[in-house]
Amino acid sequence: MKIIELKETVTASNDRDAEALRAEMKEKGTLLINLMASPGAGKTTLLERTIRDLSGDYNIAVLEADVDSSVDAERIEKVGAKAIQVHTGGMCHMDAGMTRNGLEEMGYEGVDLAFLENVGNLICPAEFDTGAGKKVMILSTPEGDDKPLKYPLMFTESDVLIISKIDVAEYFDFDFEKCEERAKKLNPNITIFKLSSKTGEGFEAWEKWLRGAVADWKDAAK
Ligand SMILES: Nc1nc2c(ncn2[C@@H]2O[C@H](COP(=O)(O)OP(=O)(O)OP(=O)(O)O)[C@@H](O)[C@H]2O)c(=O)[nH]1
Ligand SMILES: [Mg+2]
Repeated sequence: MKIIELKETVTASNDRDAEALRAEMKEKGTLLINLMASPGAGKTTLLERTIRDLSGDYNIAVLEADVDSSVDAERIEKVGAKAIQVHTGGMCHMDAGMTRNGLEEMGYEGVDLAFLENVGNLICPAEFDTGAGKKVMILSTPEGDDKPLKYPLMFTESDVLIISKIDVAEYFDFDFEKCEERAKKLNPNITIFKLSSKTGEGFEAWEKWLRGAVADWKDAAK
């Protein structure tokens, strides 16, 4: 497996780089999803199950961004997807230039669905457009239902909110209604899924959404 070290790219405009990358990926028919969440919210576990379920139908690849280590990319390779580990040189997020470098190092020819597992935190990843076609965030029930109040930008920016670890929600007094209400107040268009990567409950709806998003992305390229 490849491990690459990337530094923040210094360019005139991250937004312009992101738009250019998005346009190129559309042309190639690769939907890139920027997956964001706190450390330990369950990003890699969600990807493992999603890859196991969908890799018969789609060519899937994962860009694993971390400050250090390659454990996540190793986990992804074990379930049979292409992966590259990107080290961010201490940075708490990926920008569009780093994402492009990671994708090009990995190679994404023929890939239908690519995930960027962003660095774990709810603050800086929300501020940077990586060039992804869709932004998906995970909030796990142990983190609490008040997170939309504390980290509003992440909820405002995301197309999808996945409330994960529903299998343990009762131990954390997680109020789904309150959480959804808070998220919708910030972002009325946000699509919400509730699931458990442990039991698989709720995965059907998430994977149906993913299939639709890939189809729409490829249609838009025609
Ligand atoms: N009960 C339960 N545990 C889960 C679920 N999803 C993940 N976990 C556990 O949560 C822990 C962290 O999961 P990861 O998938 O490594 O989390 P991550 O967001 O990728 O973490 P970082 O990459 O370190 O930011 C692991 O012990 C998982 O087994 C879930 O749906 N239910
Ligand atoms: Mg991870």
